[in-house]
Amino acid sequence: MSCVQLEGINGLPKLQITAAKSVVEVYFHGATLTKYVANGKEIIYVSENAIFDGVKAIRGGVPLVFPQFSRPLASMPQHGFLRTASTWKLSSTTVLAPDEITVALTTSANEETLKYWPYQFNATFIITLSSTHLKYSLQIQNTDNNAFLCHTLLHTYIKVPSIHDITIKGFQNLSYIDKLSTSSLPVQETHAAVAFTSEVDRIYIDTPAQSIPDLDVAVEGKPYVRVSKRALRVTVDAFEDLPCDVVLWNPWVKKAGELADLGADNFPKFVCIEPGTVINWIPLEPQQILVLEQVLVPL
Ligand code: TA6
Repeated sequence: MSCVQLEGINGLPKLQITAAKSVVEVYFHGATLTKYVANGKEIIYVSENAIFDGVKAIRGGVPLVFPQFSRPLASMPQHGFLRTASTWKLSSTTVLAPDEITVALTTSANEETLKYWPYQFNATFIITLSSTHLKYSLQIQNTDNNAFLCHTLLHTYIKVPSIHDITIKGFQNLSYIDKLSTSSLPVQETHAAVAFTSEVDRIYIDTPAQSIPDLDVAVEGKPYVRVSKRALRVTVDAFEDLPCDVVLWNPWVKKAGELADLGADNFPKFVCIEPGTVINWIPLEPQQILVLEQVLVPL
């Protein structure tokens, strides 16, 4: 069990975390988790054409999205500023059990973020690796004197042998917004297992009445990885579950070709399964914490 700092691509610093036969890597740039290998199985995808220049968001891994998803506020970059922040620092490493380790990175509001968004906050990205699974959670604390509204999302790129061969169970009967449609009305998912035959860009909506269950990804019908998620708002003496939506994205050949750091040939190699609080802006009062978590269990 260990957590060591190494030189990554182009000399960018990264942490390598190991527990039993599992390995995780996370770049300080954006606190972007770029590798999860469990018993020799690579679960996280990073584009062969990703740009590691310490400026651009890394194409792949688990980019952290906050305080906006997409670009509702044109004054701020798409998906906010955490995924490109150069201010992330290691804040703790804790061995929890013989095969379980937790590592935390933090950053907070600074000159750069205040250019886009006038609030004080602390952000912590906590990674817990064990021999059976990987859990990571983005925690945003409002350290301002005023309440703010925000989105959060974990933009996870799951590596798959081929997008043509995978199915995902768990979405049936849920409503989703199809970002590729001109209509913004929710559509109902009818498929027991979602398959991919063209570009997909959807937000599955989590509600107390219809909560999104664990999602099971299969390759040629065989279990591959289970993806679960949770969002919470924590106050001084209580917490409440928040709706946790799930974005499902694959750009397919044309859009992948338009992204220079991805490339047309690479679209079959991943599917993005992204838990987030994105359908509604979440209000956070001073001192409250929003916790957004995802668990990957290789099957
Ligand atoms: O999460 C899906 C999405 O919002 C898509 O609409 C797509 O544009 C993608 O994120 C990638 O965004 P990026 O800013 O990383 O190019």
